[in-house]
Amino acid sequence: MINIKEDEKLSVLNHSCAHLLAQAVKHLYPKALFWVGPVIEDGFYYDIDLGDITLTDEDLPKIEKEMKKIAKDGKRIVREEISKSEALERFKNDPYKIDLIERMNEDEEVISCYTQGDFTDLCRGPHVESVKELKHFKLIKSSGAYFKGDSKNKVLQRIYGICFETEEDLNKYLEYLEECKMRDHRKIGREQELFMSHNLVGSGMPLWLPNGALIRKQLENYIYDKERRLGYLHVYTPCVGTVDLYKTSGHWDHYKENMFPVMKVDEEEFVLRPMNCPHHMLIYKNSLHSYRDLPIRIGEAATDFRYEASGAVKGLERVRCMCQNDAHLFVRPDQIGEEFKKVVGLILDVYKDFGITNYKFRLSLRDPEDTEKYFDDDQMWNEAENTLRQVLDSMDIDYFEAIGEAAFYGPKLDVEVKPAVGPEVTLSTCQLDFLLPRRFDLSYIASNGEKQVPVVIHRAIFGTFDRFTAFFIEECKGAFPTWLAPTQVAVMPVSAEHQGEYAKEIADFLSDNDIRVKLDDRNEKLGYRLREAQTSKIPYTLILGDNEKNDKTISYRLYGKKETTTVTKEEFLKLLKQEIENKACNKEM
Ligand code: TSB
Ligand code: ZN
Repeated sequence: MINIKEDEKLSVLNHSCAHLLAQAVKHLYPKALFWVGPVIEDGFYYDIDLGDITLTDEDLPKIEKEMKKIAKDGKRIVREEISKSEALERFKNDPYKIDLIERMNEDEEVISCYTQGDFTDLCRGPHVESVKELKHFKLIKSSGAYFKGDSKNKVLQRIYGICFETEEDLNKYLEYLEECKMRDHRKIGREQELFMSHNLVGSGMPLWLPNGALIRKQLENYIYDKERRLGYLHVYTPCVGTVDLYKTSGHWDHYKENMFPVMKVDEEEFVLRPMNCPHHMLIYKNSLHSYRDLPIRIGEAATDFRYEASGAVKGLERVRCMCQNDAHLFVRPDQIGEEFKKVVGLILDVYKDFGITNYKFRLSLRDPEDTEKYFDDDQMWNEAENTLRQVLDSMDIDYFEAIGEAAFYGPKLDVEVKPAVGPEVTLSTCQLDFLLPRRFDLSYIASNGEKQVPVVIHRAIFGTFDRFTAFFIEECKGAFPTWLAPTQVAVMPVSAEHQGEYAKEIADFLSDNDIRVKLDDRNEKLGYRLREAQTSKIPYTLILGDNEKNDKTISYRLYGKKETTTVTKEEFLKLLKQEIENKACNKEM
């Protein structure tokens, strides 16, 4: 999608449109006062003080209409440069503008105003020549925003809008917005009862409802099986640790701002864990290891808590309580390349299963200047970073490098996935770590009988089940492939009276064979029940009439299709089992 801020022409157009918005608001709400109205990636907004009035999205068409009227009137937009004292005098009744002017230094910057008809705003500019040029705009939404972004301050009304040069561009953007709305995992999550949140539990703390939990369980089983086949050993560990644990790992010094505050219990100080590495290190340390035992791969579907700013929290995508598909691989230095390669191979394998094709590998390196975040061992960093480069090159994988994005314990490979709509998300990660094994004093006995320190690879293939589920809901628009769908088959007699018993028999048969079935024998018209199954995006619907009952067959219809196919129940089960076994993904996505 276009970034308005980076397009000079569109940026000016949108900035002028923000002024047009303010002017229209002033006409409709004469007491309105204006704070700032910047251009953003997707358009502009203006923060407005409307006193006791709270705007809703329903008020936007009225404001838009006034904007159109002013634009049609076609006043010129005139720039004027004034001194600080003049500015203070001119805006003396406007505390917001006075706040801005007082922070300006007239020796360093020119103070300028822009006037269009009866409206003047303090502004750096530039602007278009006349409001006539503002033709193809739309107000998108209104919301509250704290003055200066501080929750102690008053809430202002923020109105978002966007302006384009042509009607066609505007329509294209509005279609895109519609598509975003349709795919939004929060909307689908509500409709399909996948997850919820509640202010009594807290923001960023999702509650997975039965349907969502079912999907998550499938994902957990799926990755667990793959990992087990690759020699991972799975564990369970508590989601708290003592402050000392995180002091030992270094998270206390380097990651504290992302952690929940300390809880004191008796004489111990606990934190909710933000990462699972320290727990897995202690499990490794619990027994002696020889060089022949390595690699040791410790995996866990592990719950973590991180402080995320309240404005950043979003559905399941960015949460404060998350479950990582985590593992820590304890390897000898000579095994790093091979083991790293296997992780990348697993990422590619999983992405193939889920039909994920649009992604980029980001090699996150340290910033050598940042000696506070990154431990000081040039040789170690260079070696680690080069190993990662070599592996990627040997696998013919394209990647880009990001300086300063490494974890405090080592360089990492992150995978940025481009969703069907919206910005990229980081799902998988694979991180090299020479530091934590030392801090935990880990060792193995080398072939010469000496104690050696292992290297640790931290990796999460899904990232978190939360973020992955959010991503996948949006990819498949809630039409889950059969193996993930909470309900796999809806069974419907044409009439409950005539084929009700037969329908129950078929539903029981499927259910006894581990298929997730919903029998819909309500006394509603077939058309109505069929539509409902479509809305719920159930992959298969069985329609059972007299023919099916007499012939001992079933007729099935696939989600999104009109045609029906008639087979025996055994044939249908076989087909279903095969599809589930193959973890086939819908190609509708
Ligand atoms: C891989 N110690 C490593 C682990 O061993 C670790 O914690 N890495 S991480 O910090 O990069 O987190 C792993 C993954 O969690 C990220 O790649 C990202 O996909 C996911 N993630 C991070 N923060 C959030 C969040 N707030 N909400 C949902 N998922 C998140
Ligand atoms: Zn880790």
